[in-house]
Amino acid sequence: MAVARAVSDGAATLFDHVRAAGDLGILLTQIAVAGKTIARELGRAVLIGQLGTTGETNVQGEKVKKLDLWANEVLVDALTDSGRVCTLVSEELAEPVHLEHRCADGSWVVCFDPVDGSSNLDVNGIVGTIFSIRRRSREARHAMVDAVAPGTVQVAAGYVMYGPATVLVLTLGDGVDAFTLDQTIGEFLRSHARIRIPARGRIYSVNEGNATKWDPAVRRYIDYLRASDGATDRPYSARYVGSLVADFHRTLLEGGIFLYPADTTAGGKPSGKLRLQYEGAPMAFVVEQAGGRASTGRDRIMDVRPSAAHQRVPLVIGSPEDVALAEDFMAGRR
Ligand code: P6P
Repeated sequence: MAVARAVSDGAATLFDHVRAAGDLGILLTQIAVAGKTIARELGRAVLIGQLGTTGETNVQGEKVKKLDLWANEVLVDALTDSGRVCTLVSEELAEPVHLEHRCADGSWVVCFDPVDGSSNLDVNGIVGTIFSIRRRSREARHAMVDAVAPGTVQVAAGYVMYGPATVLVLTLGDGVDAFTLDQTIGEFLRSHARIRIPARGRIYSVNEGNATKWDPAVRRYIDYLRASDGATDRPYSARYVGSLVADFHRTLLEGGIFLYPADTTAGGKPSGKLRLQYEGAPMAFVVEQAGGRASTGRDRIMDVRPSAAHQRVPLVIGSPEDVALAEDFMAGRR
C-alpha cells in the first residue's frame, strides 16, 4: 500500500527514472541496493564494533577503516552480480579488477570510492559512495585502457550521500536528479528534479589549514573572497566538512565553490589529494550537467586523461561564475 501511495503521489522512484536505460538501469539499481545496504550498516556500526581501522594502509597511503573494506566488498559483489560490468576501479583496490568473462558487448566500466570521507566515520560525520560509469571501449586492449579513460567518456555518474537522509544524486548525461531514500518502503524517491547550481554562490569550501602549501595565486583568491565589499557581495562564508560528498552536495544546491588545490611544497602532493577517476571526474560530470564548472584551476576536469587509475588532480568545482573567477586568479589575470 505504502509503495502504491508513494508512487501514485507522483513521486517517481529511482527505478522509474532508470528503467528505460536498459543494461545501465540494471547497474544503477545494483548501486542503489548497495547504497541502502551501506546506509543500514553505517547507522549501526558503532553498536556492532564496525568503526575504527583494520591496521592496514591502502594504495593511497591512508589508514583503512573497517567500513572501507566492508563497503568495498558490498559494491564489488553488487557490480559483479549485475553481470554487466567488465572492469572495476576502486579506491580500495590497488589494481583494476578485469572480469574478462563479462566483457561482452555493452559491458560497463565502473570507477568508485566505496566510502569517501571515511575519516569522518568515527565521529558520526557525513560520508558518501561516489561512482563513475563508462562504456567499455571496443578497442580496449586490456583493463588499463578503460581504467584511465578521461571523464568525457562517462555515461552516468553520481553519489550516495549518507547524512540525516540517504540521498542518491545521479546524472545520465541529461541533467541531474536527486532521490531520497524513504526508509518506510525502502525506495529512493525523486526529491530534487533537474537540479541547477546557482550561477554564483556566497560560500567557499577549502581546507585552510593547507594555506601555506598553496600556490600564492590560490591564497590571493581566498583572501579576495574573505575581504569585505558590499558591491561584490563579499565576504563569502566558509564551510568545510572534510568529506567531498558533503561539501560538494552543499555547493551543488546552494552555489559557491569547493577547492582542493595542489600542494606546491617540496615533498607535497603537486596534484592535490583528490583522485580523478572516482572523485574529480564523477563530480565534474554532475556539476556540468547542473550548469556548473569543474577544473584543475587551469584545465577542464572532464578532459584530463590520467596516466594511472589512482591519479590525483587539483579540483576547483562549483558555480560557473565562482570557478571562472578562481581560474582568473590562478592564471594571473587578477
Ligand atoms: P583533508 C576524504 O579523505 C577526501 O578524500 C575527500 O572526501 C575530502 O574532500 C578530502 O579528502 C578531505 O581532505 O586533507 O581536507 O582532510
